[in-house]
Amino acid sequence: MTVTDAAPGQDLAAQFDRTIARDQRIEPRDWMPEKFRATMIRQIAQHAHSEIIGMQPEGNWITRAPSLRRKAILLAKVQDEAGHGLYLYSACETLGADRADLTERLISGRQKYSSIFNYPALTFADVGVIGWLVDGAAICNQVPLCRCSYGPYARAMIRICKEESFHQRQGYELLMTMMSGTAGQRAMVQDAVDRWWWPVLMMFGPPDRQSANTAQSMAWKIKRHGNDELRQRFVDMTVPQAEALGVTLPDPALRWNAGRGAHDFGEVDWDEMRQVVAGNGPCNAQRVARRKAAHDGGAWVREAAVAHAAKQARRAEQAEQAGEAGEGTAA
Ligand code: BYC
Repeated sequence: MTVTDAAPGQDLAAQFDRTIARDQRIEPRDWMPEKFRATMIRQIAQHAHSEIIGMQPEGNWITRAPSLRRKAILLAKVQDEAGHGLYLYSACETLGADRADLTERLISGRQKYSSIFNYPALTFADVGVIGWLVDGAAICNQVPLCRCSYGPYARAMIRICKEESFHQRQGYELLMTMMSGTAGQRAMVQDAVDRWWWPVLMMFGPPDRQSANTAQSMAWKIKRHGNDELRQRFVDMTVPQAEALGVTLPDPALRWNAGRGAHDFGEVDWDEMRQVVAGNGPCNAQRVARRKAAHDGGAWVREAAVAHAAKQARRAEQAEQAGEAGEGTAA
C-alpha cells in the first residue's frame, strides 16, 4: 500500500501504523516517520559495512588456501559478501542515503559494523569456523529479517539468506574434513572454536535489558525477535552440531535445562564487546585502514565511471537531437 496515494488531509501517521499492524510492507515512496527512516538507515548501513569489512578476515586466506577446490569455494564466498554489501547499500539508498557518505561514515568511525570482524583469522581452521559459527549466527539473525517491515531490506535478505546457507555449509564441511584428519588438524579446529565462540555470541547485540533500539524496532516490526531470544536459538541449534563435529564449546556453564527446554549458558563478557565496538578490538584499526586504502585506491575508477556515464549521456542526447532533426527534414 502506498501512502503517498492517500487523499489530501488523510492522517499519514495513522496509515503508517495501520500498514505495520497489518503486517504489510513500507515501501520507499511511502510516508514514514523520520525516526523509522533513521533506524532503517542505521541498521542497513551497519549491516552493509559488516558484509564489506567481513570480506577481510577470510579474504586474507584466498592466496593461502590449501587446494584449488578450497580456493574456488572461498573466492566465491568472499565475492558473495561483496554482493551482499552492494544490495544493502542499494536498499539504504532507497531511504535517501548517499553511498559515498555511508562509506565516509564507515571510514571515519561514525557508523558501526559488526564486532565479530575485529578478530583475526589465524589459521585455515578459522575459515571453517567463520563459515560454521559466524554465518550460522548470521542466518539465525537474518532469517527473521526476511519479514522485516521495510520492503527493500526484507527482499534483499531473502537472497542473502540463501547464500549464507551455502556459506554455513561450506564451513561445516571444511571442519568435518579437518576433524577426520590428523591430531594436529583437530587441535587447530578446537583452537579456532575456542577463540570464536564468545565473539560470535556478541553478534546478536547486547542483552535486551541494555539494548537501546530493540523495543522500538520490534514495535515497528523491523526486528521480529529480541537479541536474547536469537542468541538462545543459536546456542540450541549449535550444540548438537558441535557434538556431531567432535568439538567442545568453551563454556563450562553450558548444559541442557529440561525445565526450560533450552540450554543454559554462561555470561558473555560484555565489557569486551563494548571495547571492541568502541574501536579497541584486536583488528579494528587494521580493518578500517585497509578499507580506507581500498577506497582511496579506487578513486580513479569512480572518476572514470562518472566521466564515462557523462559521455554516454551526452552521446544519447546528441543522437536524440539528430533524430529529431532528421524527422523534421523527412516531414
Ligand atoms: N557489533 O540496541 P541494539 C554477517 C550496536 S554480517 C557492533 O541491540 P539493534 C557476515 C548497535 O548498532 C553481520 N555493534 O541495536 C558478513 C547499537 O548501536 P547504535 C551483521 C553492535 O540495531 C560477512 C548498540 O550496539 N549483521 O553476518 O537493535 C561474512 C545497541 O544495540 C553489535 C547485521 O548487521 C555488534 N555485534 O540490534 C560473514 C544484521 N550489536 O547503532 C557474515 C542486522 C549491537 O544505536 N542487524 N551493536 O549506535 C541487526 O539485526 C541488529 O542491528 C543487531 C543489533 C541485532 C546487530
